[in-house]
Amino acid sequence: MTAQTGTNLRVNGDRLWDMLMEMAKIGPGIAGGNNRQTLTDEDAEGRRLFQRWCEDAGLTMGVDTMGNMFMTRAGTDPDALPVYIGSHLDTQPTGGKYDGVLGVLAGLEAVRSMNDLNITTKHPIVVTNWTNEEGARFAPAMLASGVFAGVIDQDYAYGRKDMDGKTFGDELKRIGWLGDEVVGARKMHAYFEYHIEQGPILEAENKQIGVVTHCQGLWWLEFTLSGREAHTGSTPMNLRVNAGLAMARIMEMVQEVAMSEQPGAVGGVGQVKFSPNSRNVLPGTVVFTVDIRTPSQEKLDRMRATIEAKANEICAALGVGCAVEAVGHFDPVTFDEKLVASVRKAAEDLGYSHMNIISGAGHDACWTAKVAPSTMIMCPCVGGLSHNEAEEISQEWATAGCDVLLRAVLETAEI
Ligand code: HGY
Ligand code: MN
Ligand code: MN
Ligand code: MN
Repeated sequence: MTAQTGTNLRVNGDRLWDMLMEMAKIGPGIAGGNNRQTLTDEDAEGRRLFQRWCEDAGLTMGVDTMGNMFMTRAGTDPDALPVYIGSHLDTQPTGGKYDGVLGVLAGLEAVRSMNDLNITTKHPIVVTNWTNEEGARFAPAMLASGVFAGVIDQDYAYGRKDMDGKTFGDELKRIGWLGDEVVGARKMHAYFEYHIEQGPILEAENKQIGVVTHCQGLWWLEFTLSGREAHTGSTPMNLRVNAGLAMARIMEMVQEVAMSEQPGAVGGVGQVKFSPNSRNVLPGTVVFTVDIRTPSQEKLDRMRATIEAKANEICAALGVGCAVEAVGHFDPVTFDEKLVASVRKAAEDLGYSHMNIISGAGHDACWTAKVAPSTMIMCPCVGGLSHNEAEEISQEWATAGCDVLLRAVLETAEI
């Protein structure tokens, strides 16, 4: 670190917390969290607030054809590739105030602190808001960063539909955030993502900082089961073609497969759609997505194969049709060693307790890691709870991770 920095190199935690609380007012949930789903009017309002704050801090905006927002602070060497700091402003329907939002606003806070400390960097700094990280409204998760990284086709992404049949492409145009930059044209010197852990480890181990070395891999398997619509009252049990029963047995089987792959494997179902979804009609169609994850490549692929084979057996035994489509996938990710070391060094220089951790949740960094050196920083969250309106962190935790972010980014952006 040069004279420009030293021990006063910390962020303004109060300003970061105020931004978080201000952003949380947009798309409020019904229980203290947020419902600011991607490409809704609430998402558009949050984007405008972020844009205003960034422009007030002297950043210039670029938006690409997936609606990804790139807010640039110039470096002293215009030819140097930028250091990116990113995450997402969209939330789950019953999301918390910090998932994703912390990483975007902490990136802005790091830049505002550079301004306050009159720090210049060789590499430009770009604070990024990725579109549709959650995958709640349009599957898969991390959709726009996946297109940016060249692993998801943009036309496929534009055609993705929400539960009401609206497409990603139409909704992006409707809210006025279809940008003109060619997605993926930007090149990165490095990418940092700061995120709440969304799990119980850091709090249980009483650590302030998670030095994220890896992220577990994921499959989202969308099953479409075909039964026969029939009266729930007058149809004898032996004459039923019961897609709902098949789904229940598949869910139980997924639990058993995940438990058979311990330690370190998870599996479950978060979304089910019965058609016609009427109390006294046996479902003709049942659509649901199985979410399986593990840091082990071998286990990940074995779990997928086992679940698909057993699901076909369950459906055959009930005479139910079974189709499955992988609607989300990434292999286990190893983050960039040099950047991971810069995060650990920053935590040590600041005297913050820290530990290595593997991310349980998926993040945009999983895709940027395909195209640039990438890593993550984590802070604890209360009870490890996330994707729940009661998601909570402390201002101290939020600030400590942002201090680490500032120092690791400056180390990489070359003061
Ligand atoms: O699904 C995930 O891991 C992330 O929250 N989108
Ligand atoms: Mn997130
Ligand atoms: Mn999330
Ligand atoms: Mn794979």
